[in-house]
Amino acid sequence: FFFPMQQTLAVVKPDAQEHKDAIIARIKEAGFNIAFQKETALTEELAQQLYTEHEGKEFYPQLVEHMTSGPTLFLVLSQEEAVDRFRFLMGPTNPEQAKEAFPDSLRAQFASDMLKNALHGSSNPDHAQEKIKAIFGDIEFNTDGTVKGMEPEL
Ligand code: DGI
Repeated sequence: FFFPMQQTLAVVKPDAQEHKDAIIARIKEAGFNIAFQKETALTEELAQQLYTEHEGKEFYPQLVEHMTSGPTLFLVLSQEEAVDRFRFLMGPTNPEQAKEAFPDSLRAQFASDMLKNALHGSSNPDHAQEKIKAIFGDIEFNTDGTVKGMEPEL
């Protein structure tokens, strides 16, 4: 079998900025191609859009506040099954659980608590496409996962 190339959105949250390089190294080691990257401080509007699924929940205001508290690194990752593979690499939302059950996961290594949990990764391919568009605008991908019209990074 062969799986088509898929994209996911990975976000290094403000609490994990000091671990950016280590996180990028782990992502590359895991076989992802970083198709596109951008560092920016999220506006409240974009933070709300990123987490619109959680609107109305008790922790939503804190989540939006945290996501707008400093710079954030956005990565478009390409690989076969990128969405699920990145979620596996990230590990569970709760760092305690990550440390216990998935000690090699990024959150086991870099997350501080439930809110400052270092990373976000899209939960399904539709969300991935929608959020990539919100952050990066309209970009098209080649079948090998690189971005159309851009030279691949060596
Ligand atoms: O996709 P994940 O980030 O693993 O998890 P999610 O989509 O369920 O939740 C998105 C973010 O919202 C998560 O990274 C941290 C925050 N969050 C989720 N559940 C809780 C929470 N924050 C607090 N304080 N308490 C929660 O129960």
